[in-house]
Amino acid sequence: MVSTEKNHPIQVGIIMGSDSDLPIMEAAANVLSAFGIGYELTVVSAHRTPLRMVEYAQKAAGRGIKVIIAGAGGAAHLPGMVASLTHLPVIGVPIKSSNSIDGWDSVLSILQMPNGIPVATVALNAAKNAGILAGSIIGAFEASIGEKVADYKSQLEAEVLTKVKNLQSKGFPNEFDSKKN
Ligand code: RP5
Repeated sequence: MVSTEKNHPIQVGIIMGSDSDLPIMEAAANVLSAFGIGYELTVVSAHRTPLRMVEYAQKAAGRGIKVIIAGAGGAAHLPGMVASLTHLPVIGVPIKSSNSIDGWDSVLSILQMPNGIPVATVALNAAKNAGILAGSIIGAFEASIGEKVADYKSQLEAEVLTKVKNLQSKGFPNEFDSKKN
């Protein structure tokens, strides 16, 4: 297992069904790095390494992990099975992998959990949002992380307001904003 945040304790476990999921799941790791949250990242397959999955999920809380981000494609049972084995919050990332029908297989496998075992499912391939959500969860208890998530959202707001101004400067009518000025 690898942690790229050597100065921060590992609080998020990023796991995925295969290394072929890495190009998508890296976005979660990048967000966590930006927030200064320590993470580890590895492959855990529900179907090909079921005993590793059980061990990972059962030991995660005791190892100091606070949130698990689990990505998988196709018959994507990893997030749900991990959620059944730990009390930690599990964020599921449905991945449109090469053997996926059209992505709906991954989405529904992760989303349609039975009562009692929730998985916080993000959009298809939305590993970045999974990282942000993990930051929000940890930020609810750690003010410095919460501030970083808030700053990130303020930055998004500023970007959109710049786009509003750009459209106004191109002459598109915008009574809503014009009346404010
Ligand atoms: C799933 O099967 C993995 O999460 C991956 O999305 C997909 C394909 O895996 P590989 O055949 O590339 O190992 O379990």
